[in-house]
Amino acid sequence: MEQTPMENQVNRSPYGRLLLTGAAGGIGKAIRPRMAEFATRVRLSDLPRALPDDAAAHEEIVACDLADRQAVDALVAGCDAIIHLGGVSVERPFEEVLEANIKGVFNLYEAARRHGVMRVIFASSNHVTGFYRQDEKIDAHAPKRPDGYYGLSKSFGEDTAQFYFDRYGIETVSIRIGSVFPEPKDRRMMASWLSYDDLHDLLRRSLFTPGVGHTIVFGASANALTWWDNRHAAVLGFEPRDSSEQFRAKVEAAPPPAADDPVAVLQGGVFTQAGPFEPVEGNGSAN
Ligand code: NAI
Ligand code: 15L
Repeated sequence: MEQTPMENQVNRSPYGRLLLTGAAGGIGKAIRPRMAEFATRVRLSDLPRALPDDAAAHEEIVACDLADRQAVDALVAGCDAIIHLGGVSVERPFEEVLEANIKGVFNLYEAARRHGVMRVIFASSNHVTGFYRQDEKIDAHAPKRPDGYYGLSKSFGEDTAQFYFDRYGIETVSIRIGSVFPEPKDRRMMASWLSYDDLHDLLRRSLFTPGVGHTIVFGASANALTWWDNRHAAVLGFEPRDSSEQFRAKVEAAPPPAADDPVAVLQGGVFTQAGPFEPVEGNGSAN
């Protein structure tokens, strides 16, 4: 098949060893079988309780709590690139987000610096900009408007990626993922849905496109309605092919939310209303 000029810029030679954190999560499980295309060896990691024990010949399975700096250092040693999916993936009390996402992303970049890993794909989130309205269209230069502690942690992750590029030259693509599920679950996800095939294409471009510096890209399929403009991620040449339209009838069979419900008004949907989480007396944490 003939390649477009942008395709030609993608260096297709696979990495030696690719680290996939969060490998036991929803996205991790779905993309695991596709990782062999990206690297000769794939190191899968997650919390011990979540990890699979069925490594294929090209896989290694390493349990690691991202909040443990020494463990993350050992996890990253010997890797050539990282897809960082691991962490708390919904709105939770700050203490939980702090450990897994904020300390976790710091530990990961420190280890990348120490071990010379020069390419990271960071699973950021649309919740970095969740307080924009659904009738607004934004690009990656729009000021961040995180919609909770989770969104704040992803915002910190993006800033960490920028710092490690400016200071140490480690390149990152921060993918502000919309909603990656087999199909959109509600009307909001008609705009935010990203198919597994489009995610796979975006990961390939993020891993192999030269000169990305720190690029922020919104991860959504070619849905009829979009809130996001990827003009500042043109270097990736990402052109999604799937669309949520095929699921419209099914999604719209459910009754619509009230017109003033945040799920119908704000890009972040229910995340904009989660919390607050009250402190538990005596131990300084929250529930
Ligand atoms: P998930 O919650 O299914 O998977 C996250 C994985 O991280 C879990 O297997 C969990 O055990 C692991 N994890 C949590 N704390 C950890 C720690 N302290 N140390 C090591 N591992 C830890 O989430 P999902 O849906 O697979 O998402 C993957 C990534 O993509 C997450 O970072 C999430 O924030 C991000 N994302 C996902 C979206 C989606 O639509 N699924 C949308 C936007 C962002
Ligand atoms: C996210 O960041 C979450 O990880 C995921 O569970 C979804 O809720 C998604 O955003 C979304 O906004 O639909």
